[in-house]
Amino acid sequence: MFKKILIANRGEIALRVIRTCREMGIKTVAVYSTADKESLHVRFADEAVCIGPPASRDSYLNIPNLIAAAEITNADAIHPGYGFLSENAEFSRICRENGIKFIGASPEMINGMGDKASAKATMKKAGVPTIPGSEGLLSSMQEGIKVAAKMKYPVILKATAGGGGRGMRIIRAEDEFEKAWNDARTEAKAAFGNDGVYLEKFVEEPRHIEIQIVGDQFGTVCHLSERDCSIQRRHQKLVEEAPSPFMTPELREKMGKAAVAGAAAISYEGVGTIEFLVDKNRDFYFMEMNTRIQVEHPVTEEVINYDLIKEQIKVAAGIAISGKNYTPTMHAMECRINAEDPQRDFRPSPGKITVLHIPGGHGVRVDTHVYAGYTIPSNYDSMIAKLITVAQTREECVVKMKRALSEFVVEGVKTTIPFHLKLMDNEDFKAGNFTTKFLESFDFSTL
Ligand code: MV4
Repeated sequence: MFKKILIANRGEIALRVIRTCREMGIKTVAVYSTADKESLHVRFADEAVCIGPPASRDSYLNIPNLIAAAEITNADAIHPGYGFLSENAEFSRICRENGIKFIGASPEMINGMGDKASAKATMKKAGVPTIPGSEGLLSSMQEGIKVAAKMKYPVILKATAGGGGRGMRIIRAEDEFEKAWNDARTEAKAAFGNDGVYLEKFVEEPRHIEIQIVGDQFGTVCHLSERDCSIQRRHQKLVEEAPSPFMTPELREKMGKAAVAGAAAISYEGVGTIEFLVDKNRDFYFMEMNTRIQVEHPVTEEVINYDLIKEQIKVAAGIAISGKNYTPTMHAMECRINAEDPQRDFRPSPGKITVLHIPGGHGVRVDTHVYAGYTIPSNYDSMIAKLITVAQTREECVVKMKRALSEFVVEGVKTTIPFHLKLMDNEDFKAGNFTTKFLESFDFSTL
């Protein structure tokens, strides 16, 4: 087992990893930018190293400084958390070259899954259902128009280097093709330095359901059931839950099998997520694979009583997994509490938290790095807490969430709490009746 893990991240996920390390008897090294000097991850770790100024590119994304911090503290592994360098193939490779275990995917795996067109081809070959579309990248606009005419509109153009919806355009008729083609490629080139695009049939009003998987170094892969992440706004998830209210035992069996087959085909090692679009007929299609621990991992942990960070560290250290698939016995939901003003287009609201009360009680978990008097820096993402509730049924889970949200007091900055409170009263939401379009028609003006 590792003796010392450096956490190349900040905020709640850095604390989350430190907590499991402490339980496992593993020493921890925090790294921090000068903006995070007063952060809890710095205080809770066994050691802390300053890695640079506030800007992410100079600190949490600064590979030489991170490697130097690992060298001077004698860390034998690096946990990258999510975001930052968690899916950076170069960082994974440099860790390997320096004899430091990267607790995440190999550079080959990151590159293979990071290119969406090649990830899709790999999954298709493994027997995972994929959305009908072009065979890989389009070589010209004329080819795209031909493919679209054959599969009929609406279609969607996607950047192969894409993510977060960037470089993506829905096309409803042939006369929109040229503009969409130019816009998608320009956006993709600017964002990723890669203007490769491919085409798919557009799935109307899908649900976003993802399967958590884990694979070990011996080729065993199992799934830990699903999370429903359909409640998103502009590709930012706001609420996630497990199980999906749309799930059936038959669908879970099929999606779990497909996810395991896909991950096994690439000999996936570590924890990962296979994202699917699920249409109204419960047909499901591979969308993307994430090769990191995700923000929303706690809902899975709560419904199957399983420490995903512990498992991630164990498989990285070469310990075999049981190989058993999991079916949830509980219901869990996560509300992302962001320092943003939901009535002003979710505009970031950094600043000092003057008053803070964190909810608690039965079935309530709060993963956070903030405290009363803490100043939220403007340099990083605005998530300040994840409020997770767990209960025997979805109805009880929502009731508990309302209760916990109503106890949550954050003064000094605007937060997404009022939005979540209104959502928990929404009849369609309460009925589990929603798709990825749900928040497009949500009224954020009265919260
Ligand atoms: C789609 C789609 C409909 N049809 N692909 C959004 C981000 C990227 N990962 C893929 N996305 C989508 N791909 C086809 N063929 C709809 C979306 C989509 C979406 C997916 C999941 C969650 C929220 C979404 C919001 C808008 C569009």
